[in-house]
Amino acid sequence: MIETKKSFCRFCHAFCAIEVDVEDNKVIEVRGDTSDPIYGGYTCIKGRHLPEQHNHPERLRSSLKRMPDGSFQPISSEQAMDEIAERLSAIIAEHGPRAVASYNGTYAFCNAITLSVTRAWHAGVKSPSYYTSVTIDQPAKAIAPSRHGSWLGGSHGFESADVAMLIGNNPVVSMFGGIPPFNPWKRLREAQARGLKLVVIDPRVSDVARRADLHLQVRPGEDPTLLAGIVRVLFEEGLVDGDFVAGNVAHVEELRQAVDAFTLDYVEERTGVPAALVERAARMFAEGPRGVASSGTGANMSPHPNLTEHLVHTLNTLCGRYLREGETVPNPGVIGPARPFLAQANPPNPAWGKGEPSRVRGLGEIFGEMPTAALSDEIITPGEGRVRALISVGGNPVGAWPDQLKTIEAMKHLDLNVSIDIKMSQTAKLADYVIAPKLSLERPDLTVLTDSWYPVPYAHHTPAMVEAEDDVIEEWEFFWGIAHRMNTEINLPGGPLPMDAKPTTEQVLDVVAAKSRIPLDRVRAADGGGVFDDGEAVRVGPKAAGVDARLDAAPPDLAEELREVRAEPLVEGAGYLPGEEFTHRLISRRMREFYNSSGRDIAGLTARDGGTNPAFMNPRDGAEHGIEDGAVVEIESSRATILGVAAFSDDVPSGVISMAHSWGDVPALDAEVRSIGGSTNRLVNNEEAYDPITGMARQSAIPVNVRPAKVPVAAG
Ligand SMILES: Nc1nc2c(c(=O)[nH]1)N[C@H]1C(S)=C(S)[C@@H](COP(=O)(O)OP(=O)(O)OC[C@H]3O[C@@H](n4cnc5c(=O)[nH]c(N)nc54)[C@H](O)[C@@H]3O)O[C@H]1N2
Ligand SMILES: Nc1nc2c(c(=O)[nH]1)N[C@H]1C(S)=C(S)[C@@H](COP(=O)(O)OP(=O)(O)OC[C@H]3O[C@@H](n4cnc5c(=O)[nH]c(N)nc54)[C@H](O)[C@@H]3O)O[C@H]1N2
Ligand code: SF4
Ligand SMILES: [Mo]
Repeated sequence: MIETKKSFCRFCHAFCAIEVDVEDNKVIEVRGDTSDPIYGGYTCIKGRHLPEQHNHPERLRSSLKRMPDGSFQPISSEQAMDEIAERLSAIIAEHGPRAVASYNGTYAFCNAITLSVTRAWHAGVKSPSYYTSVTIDQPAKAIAPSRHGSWLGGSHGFESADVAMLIGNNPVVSMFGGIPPFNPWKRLREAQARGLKLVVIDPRVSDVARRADLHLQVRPGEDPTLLAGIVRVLFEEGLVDGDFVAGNVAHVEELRQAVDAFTLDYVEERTGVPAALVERAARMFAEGPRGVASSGTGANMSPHPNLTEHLVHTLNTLCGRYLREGETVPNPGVIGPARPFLAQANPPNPAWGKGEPSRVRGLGEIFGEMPTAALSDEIITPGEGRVRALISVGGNPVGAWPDQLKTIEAMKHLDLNVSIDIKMSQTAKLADYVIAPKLSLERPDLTVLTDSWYPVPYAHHTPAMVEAEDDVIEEWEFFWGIAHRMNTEINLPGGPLPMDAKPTTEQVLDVVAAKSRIPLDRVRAADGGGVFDDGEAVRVGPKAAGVDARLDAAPPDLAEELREVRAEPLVEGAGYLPGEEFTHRLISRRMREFYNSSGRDIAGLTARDGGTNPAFMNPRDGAEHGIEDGAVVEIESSRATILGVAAFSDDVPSGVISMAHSWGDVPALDAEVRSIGGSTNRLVNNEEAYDPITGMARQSAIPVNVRPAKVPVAAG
């Protein structure tokens, strides 16, 4: 008999509400839940393939241990935790807790519990070596508000905006940033129907750029110059919200002076965007009256990410894009704690320069995490405090970290390498233990990650859809299990977990949501997702008496960085590394069918591109470099050379290659590029042009050369 139950998809972080058909404890079909008030039945091709993912023949159904001959043998999860806890204890006893690191990747975020339990486990063993994918994603998103300050009343949201500016993101595919990721196509269509103006800044004609009122095709990596130019127009033409700025913002004159040298002529020459379009973008954004500027990975992975992100904040600030006293807060949160919304600035409080120093490149802890871009070096560099044990949780270092060759070397340097993964990923293949986890539809969950992203106070709790039959465990159960064996604590912000007897997942969710604005049991009681607005609007309160907290338009180090950018030499063509000749810049992108490295093994998702990450390029570049559409090419950076499969596209301008990350595998498998793709991360040099605060490497706008492959590679 087929039973239909409501749940939410966790193939990506958009958490679409779904209906799941279950037969004999097996997931057989997934559809969008048309009754859901936020998603309205939306799903994408990945979500509809959840049954294939769950029932995949190569999915790990038991944990594995590497044997002395290099083969993997099944091991029970209890036995694996016994052995791992013993080895971790020995490493800590001999080398101190810093030697034990964890790296939480994408799937630690698609889970309400994993991140907070991992972090608390680190506190329990007193190891500062807590790493996540945030520091190789958009760490500037945490640095910028800590330096610029934020607004306690909240920002204008997309739903009420008259203008939206998207800078290096493509939310209709990525479900991330700019447009709320809950059926973003429909939201964009409806917003444009009510008059929203859309400005997109992207070197290529992305999916969202095709719908833009104004598309600025910036040269890759030149967002700081373009945004400084737009800010300069705001000042020049008197488009700044003078009242708001006078009452709430510091260092405005310093910002005006710092952008003064970014004249329209200079901006046009450097960014490739015609001066008239720069002016139009500034005017369109300023006109509003409501609006929101936001950025994505494209801009954040290119040089000067903290500067770029700060300029995005200043655009919003100069135009006063914040909720004022008396306005209704559209979403005061459901699972997050209740907090006051006030018409005042939350002043800067730098999120760096505290805590544990990194041993390399003068980096340090940022917002309580260590920088992942430096983790390979932490593992390889000899000396006291060297990282010797790594637990990767739903992440894939060999696919995703900057400088793949160095990452592979680091994996081999580890005394203990543990990967919690659903399959033998590029990283799992190099691990000592691979822990087999439950998949999303086998465990209860809660929309913690997206709580503040919804345009209304929406939340969704799901029970498990099916009962896992094999020896698979949840990520938090692994950390609880080793903490239990090592006699350490797991103290979550909502309270400690009992350490004598293992709690249930629902009991852990109760602790995770202990301070929620709406009691978790109310969310649990709804069948599917629900809106919890209580009928009473939450409004922005007045500025507290005597407070003169201000947002900071241009702290001295930011003004200095703007001067540095202005002083950079303009190099002919696309190459911007002095002394080196490069014809192209390789930029990052997302593909609809895959989520970083996930989905590559699901036949229904590889149908379009044959299981590779095409190197999209302009046909004219092909002709110029003797490359044919569909041919295998060599792409060379200052660090390494990889293979890719050329795919001609008029959407990509000349001088640019657009290619997704986390593909390919170790160099020995390069010749299989047509079925496994190429590793753009091998092209990244994490010691060159890195961000001095976060260590963020140049993962987009990478200077490269491209040519036909010398070694013939069999046709696909
Ligand atoms: N050059 C370049 N580099 C980049 C980027 C870029 O744009 N360009 N993007 C960066 C960004 S934004 C990010 S977030 C990182 C991504 O970095 P990672 O998160 O390290 O990479 P993923 O490929 O997403 O790895 C996810 C792993 O989780 C496994 N998995 C899937 N489902 C589950 C599950 O339910 N449970 C568990 N335990 N595991 C599961 C998958 O098999 C896969 O091995 O890469 C970064 N690197
Ligand atoms: N389908 C799918 N969805 C995903 C993912 C996936 O792999 N597949 N990954 C998830 C992850 S981990 C994240 S962090 C989010 C990211 O979400 P987004 O930030 O929206 O990522 P992208 O879709 O890659 O969009 C980045 C855009 O920036 C452009 N770009 C590249 N370089 C530059 C530049 O120098 N300047 C400017 N202005 N633009 C540039 C690219 O052409 C691209 O269109 O997506 C998430 N969602
Ligand atoms: S956008 Fe697709 S993958 Fe992401 S949650 Fe929705 S259905 Fe799942
Ligand atoms: Mo990401």
